[in-house]
Amino acid sequence: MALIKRPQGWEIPESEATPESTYLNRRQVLKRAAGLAIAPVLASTQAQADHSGETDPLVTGKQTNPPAADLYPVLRNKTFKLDRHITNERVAAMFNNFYEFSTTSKTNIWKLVEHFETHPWTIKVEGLVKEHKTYDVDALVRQMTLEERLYRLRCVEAWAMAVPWTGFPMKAFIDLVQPLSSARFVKMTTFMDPDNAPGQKPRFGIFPSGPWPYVEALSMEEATNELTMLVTGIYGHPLTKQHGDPIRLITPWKYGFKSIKSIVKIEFVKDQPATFWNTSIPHEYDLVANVNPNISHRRWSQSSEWLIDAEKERRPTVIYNGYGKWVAHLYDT
Ligand SMILES: Nc1nc2c(c(=O)[nH]1)N[C@H]1C(S)=C(S)[C@@H](COP(=O)(O)O)O[C@H]1N2
Ligand SMILES: [Mo]
Repeated sequence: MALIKRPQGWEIPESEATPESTYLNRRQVLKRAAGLAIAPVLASTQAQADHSGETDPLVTGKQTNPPAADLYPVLRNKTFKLDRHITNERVAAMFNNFYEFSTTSKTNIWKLVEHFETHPWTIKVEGLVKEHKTYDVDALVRQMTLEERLYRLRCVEAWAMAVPWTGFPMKAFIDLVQPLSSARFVKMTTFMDPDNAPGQKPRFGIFPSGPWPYVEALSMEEATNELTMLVTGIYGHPLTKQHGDPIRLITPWKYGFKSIKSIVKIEFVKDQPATFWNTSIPHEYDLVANVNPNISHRRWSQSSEWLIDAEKERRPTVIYNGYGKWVAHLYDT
């Protein structure tokens, strides 16, 4: 027994995240998306009619009762411009990181989420805050002013996309719940449900004793920055499950792993929280995780990135993912 080498948790994501296997995943997704990409302007209603629930990622990912669905689409905030095309919606819907559902594949998350129930959904607000309270997401979405923003998203694995998100600034939520002045960090937590999210099962998980549930954190300055959004929609409709339905974070100047999906708890705390990736592999994933071409990942360069729906469009990585105007002052020493 003692002689059998048990694979360490991080060996699986390593093999998946190397440039070689990322390339394989990219080939797979492009192959699958090829048929759809031929007619990029196909109206989404027609596309849905052309696909059964099993083969259409927008159908498998659709929530049964999306909160405030009648509000979508909402007005776009034109402040935020892209330097590239908007990613093909189905390619984005078929290429996801969502370790709760699979720790080995990005290209089948859209199938694995099909029977996951995301309604009703509540968010607990706790810690250093005026009142500990549970918010129902349906009511919350109606209470906040929704806007659409086009943002780039850059994963630490060097792939990138550009997506129209709908949601509200996290600052608006923070103003609503009123943290105490002693709060220095916002800690966010994803659901824990190993029966329905097989990636969380110790047997299958990459983290045998795992730090589940997924946790992320921002400083109060980062959380109240104009760019930071709580997102409830994508591509002009309610969020789909593979993208973190019914509510997720988006911090476009940071690597994608900071943008925690399917949030169930938001806590205001004094000390720096332990987070999922920073706890699992601290020498590779730091807490701040700002996009930076000059700081290589331990296993690959971060100097360029590839677009998930246009593999030839490899681009140089831009510091803060191009959002320095909004956030550089937070980090200048
Ligand atoms: N709860 C949770 N949130 C998560 C992840 C995850 O595995 N679990 N993956 C992160 C990573 S690594 C990335 S790149 C983005 C991907 O978002 P997308 O699938 O909507 O493109 O979600 C982030 N949020
Ligand atoms: Mo990522």
